[in-house]
Amino acid sequence: MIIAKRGDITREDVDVIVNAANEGLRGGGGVDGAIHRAAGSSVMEACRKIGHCATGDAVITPAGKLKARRIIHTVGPVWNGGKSGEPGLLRDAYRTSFRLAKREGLRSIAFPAISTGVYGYPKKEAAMIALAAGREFEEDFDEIRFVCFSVGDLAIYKDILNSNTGVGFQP
Ligand code: AR6
Repeated sequence: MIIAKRGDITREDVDVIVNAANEGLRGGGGVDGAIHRAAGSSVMEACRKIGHCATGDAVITPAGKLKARRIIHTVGPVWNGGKSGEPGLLRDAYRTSFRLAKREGLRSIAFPAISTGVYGYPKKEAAMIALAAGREFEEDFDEIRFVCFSVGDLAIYKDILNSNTGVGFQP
């Protein structure tokens, strides 16, 4: 089942939440900052030990004080006009996160809108990639949740989910 909802991802009661991290796994602003604040210092310590995550790749840590059991940290691309492979890299960030969760036996997963904050990816194009990846892995999970921080962001996801077209990935 795929659902889109408004909310704060740090509060989601799923097996694993996904963080929109940076390659240095150093923490930062946005959803990354919120997750580390809520999870506590043990998660930052785990990230420090891992040390690096390439754009499009994903790593996994415990979830500290969160309700979720684990955190997958993935790195989406910085938007640079769209001609630098951004769509493929964003798709990779979702796909590698799904594959890692599946390998770890995690059955429910929540994603923020990766790359659409500080990294500047256009929201609708990003949501289409997120939902297309969700469709690819739908059978592997009990629930895939896309957690939008604003009502406007949620409307974008709902529009795509409610139309029969639009979830195809356009490279
Ligand atoms: N729950 C759900 N979504 C949230 C939350 C939250 N608590 N807080 C923000 N968002 P961003 P990026 C949404 O900037 O663009 C960090 O500094 C936000 O509204 O967090 O991938 C990292 O360390 C937006 O829609 O991530 C990296 O350096 C979405 O999350 C860099 O930012 C993603 O915005 C990553 O940039």
